[in-house]
Amino acid sequence: MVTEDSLEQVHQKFLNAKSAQGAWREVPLQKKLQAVKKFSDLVEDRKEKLAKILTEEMGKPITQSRNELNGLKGRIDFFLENTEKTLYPETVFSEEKKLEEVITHEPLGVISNISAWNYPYFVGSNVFIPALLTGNTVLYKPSEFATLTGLAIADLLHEAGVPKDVFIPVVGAGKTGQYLLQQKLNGIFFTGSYATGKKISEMAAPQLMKVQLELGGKDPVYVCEDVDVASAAAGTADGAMYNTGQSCCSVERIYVQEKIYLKFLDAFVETVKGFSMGDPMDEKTYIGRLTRGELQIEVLEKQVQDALSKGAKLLTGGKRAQRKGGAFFEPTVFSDVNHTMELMREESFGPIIGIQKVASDEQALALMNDTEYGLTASVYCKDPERARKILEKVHAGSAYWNCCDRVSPRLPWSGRGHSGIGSTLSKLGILTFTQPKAWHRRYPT
Ligand code: TXE
Repeated sequence: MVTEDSLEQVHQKFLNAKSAQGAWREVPLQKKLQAVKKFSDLVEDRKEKLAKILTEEMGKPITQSRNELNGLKGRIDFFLENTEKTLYPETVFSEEKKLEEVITHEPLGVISNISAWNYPYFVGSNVFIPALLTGNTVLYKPSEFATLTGLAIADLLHEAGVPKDVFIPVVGAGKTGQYLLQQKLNGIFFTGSYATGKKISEMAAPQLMKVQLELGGKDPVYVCEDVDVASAAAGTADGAMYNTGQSCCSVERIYVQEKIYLKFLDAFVETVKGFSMGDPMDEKTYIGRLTRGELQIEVLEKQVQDALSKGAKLLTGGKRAQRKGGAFFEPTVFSDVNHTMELMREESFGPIIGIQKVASDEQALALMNDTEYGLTASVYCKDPERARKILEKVHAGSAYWNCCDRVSPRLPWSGRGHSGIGSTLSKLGILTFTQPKAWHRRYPT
């Protein structure tokens, strides 16, 4: 039984994190790196147990929980290999024995990470690993849909040698998140919905703290007429339905050149019909239960009704599925959709997709950009120049050619518009937890 933190408890945790920060900053980077490496090793050792906790808690199919835990090592290795060189002082001007100008990087101080449930290991570690390595103390609030996973992460970090007051878990839902924002934090790093991200920005504004938001998306894919249809359909169907469609960069809408539209629909539906749905603990399951349960069923049913009422054609699925142990939704594919439909405009975050026919690259680009969001966008075609011309005009933080639903620790993860502010991952995702200091060093004459 886990109890939510009260305002007083959150405040005490903040005071503890604040008084621990000075000493943590002074801990040599090599020791911090050792602790993070140990954490990574502990995750590896306990992988099976951690995968089960994650699957039981949020309904992610067990093979996908294992994938997430396997992928964590690559993320952490990036930070282990790149933090020291990224933080290295940079001399930008030097006149021998006269003047030197140098940039160094200092920690922000006490930061809070309000995290999401869909990839707790990935979206969490994107923040707390570089935050800790750069000398910040962290108040970490896992999502209320992934509390046990969050507490397991905290235990492992502590076991690995990160002091308890340096990484402090905070337990609760939205109200607890608001308690965190009432503290004198130096930064808030949030992953979640646009609606909550906006509220967090508003609450944080008077304190002038650093605000970084990694929000959702309505990520488009454009499939050109020269692709191998079966492989493009298989790749994009996986991009749309993996993690039961609950990824920040899930494919949420697809535009297909008219010449291959019908062929693509057939191949896509055939792939989707092959996805097995059911008990997330079953190794064969590809589509699990919806983590937010009835809340998400409501969103999906509304999008289905709206699409049907506006003339979309339902090719498969379209309703809740009767399965034991939670809320399930049949993998759903619509054709004949357009941008008057919520399905093509609002984040679905479930196993549902609309596929629209287009006549030209220009039309595809206009539709791809017809959104408030801007996380990722993808073009499937043979010619890299054609893809580049489209992708450089797309309002999105990540551009994919012949791939989708992909994150690399070496590249910045950032959104445009309602998809967020700031970057995690890459060098930028290390520096974001620091503030620069400008050194003007004049030698005595
Ligand atoms: O998100 P919330 P939820 C999207 C997706 C999903 C929808 C709702 O569309 O269906 O958001 O999911 C904390 N002050 N994404 O309810 O509400 C909350 O406790 C401070 C996309 O999970 O944004 C949790 O820890 N904190 C996204 C975190 O915010 C508050 C991943 C996220 O909750 C708060 C998740 C408040 N007022 C959902 N209210 C992605 N980028 O992948 C809530 N919280």
